[in-house]
Amino acid sequence: MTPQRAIRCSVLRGGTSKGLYFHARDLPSERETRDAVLMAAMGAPDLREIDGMGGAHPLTSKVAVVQVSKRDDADVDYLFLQVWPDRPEVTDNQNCGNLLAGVGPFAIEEGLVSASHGTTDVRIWMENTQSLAVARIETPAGQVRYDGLAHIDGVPGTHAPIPIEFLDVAGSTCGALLPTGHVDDVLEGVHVTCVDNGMPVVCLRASDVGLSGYEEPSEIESNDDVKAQVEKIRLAAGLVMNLGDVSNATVPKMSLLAPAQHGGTVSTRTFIPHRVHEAIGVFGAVSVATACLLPDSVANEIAGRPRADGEVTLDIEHPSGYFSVTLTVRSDNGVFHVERAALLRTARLLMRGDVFVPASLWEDS
Ligand code: NQM
Repeated sequence: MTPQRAIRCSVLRGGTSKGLYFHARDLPSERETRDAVLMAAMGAPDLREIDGMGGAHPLTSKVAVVQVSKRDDADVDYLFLQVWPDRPEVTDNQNCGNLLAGVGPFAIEEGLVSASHGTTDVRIWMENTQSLAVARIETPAGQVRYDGLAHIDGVPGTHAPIPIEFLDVAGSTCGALLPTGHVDDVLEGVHVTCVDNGMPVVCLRASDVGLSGYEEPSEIESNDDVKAQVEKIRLAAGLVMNLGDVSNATVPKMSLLAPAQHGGTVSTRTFIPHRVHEAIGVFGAVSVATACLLPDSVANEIAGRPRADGEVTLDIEHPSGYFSVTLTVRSDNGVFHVERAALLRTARLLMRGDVFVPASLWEDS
């Protein structure tokens, strides 16, 4: 008989993603063993993730590892890990603002943060990008409240609002808000804007790759020519965005832009980086919104050059609705700074218990 090992775990929907949330102390400290355990927990690699908890899509094959922070300015540390459904790999090379939405509720439910009566601000150190977020969780009577009236596109129904703020995420992966030093570069013959305001993103006109930009994600995913052209631009972008060879990396994301169709700022179809998002990632939306404000960028032109000073709210349209991002921006002698980004997510605890993996993967030393 092959015994199984039980590992304490919660499942939460965070924003428009879903994942397994663990205490750091409940996972192996050695990286290779940890990754093997997480792949087994998810049932990866396997396109259906049939032998595990994964949802057979990158957006539902995600992990949050949480622990009490040693930092004075944070309550908890959050490490995001992407478990690939299609290859034996677990990567920490990007952050995830959607799973981030579940970190506050998880931390309170698990006793890592004590709740106030009313609302509780959870200060979260995001290990992947070495930056800070503050999430406000509704905690009437000192308990996490999940029901409420907030709706986010991409999730049915309404839930308790979780406003999240970021103070300084510019350049957190690539070293600069504009990693190439320009607002407009030509890569593989296509004008692009490479930006990193929490997520490395390459913005380009959908029409430059032969699309309207309003196609369904499945239609774009079945267009091999477009996928090949976008991937070529992405590989070239990696080299000039200080990311190196990105053939096996989840970044940069590729956001194909078109004029807004529903009164928003701009319309997006975003490769993350090989599947096309049914919505858009949190930091993906923050980065696209930022690009829309950068004078003379590809995004700025398509968005109709929105006002770029003080507090500005931009509605980023995506395949299942729109994502509102509020940016506080300041321009010093022509140099553009984003001082703060704010947005709304919701989250819900779905399950708490033990996930089982073959014990042979993790022998205690
Ligand atoms: O950009 C998808 C998601 C994400 C990541 C992705 C995310 C973000 O929708 O912050 O949330 O782009 O990989 O969860």
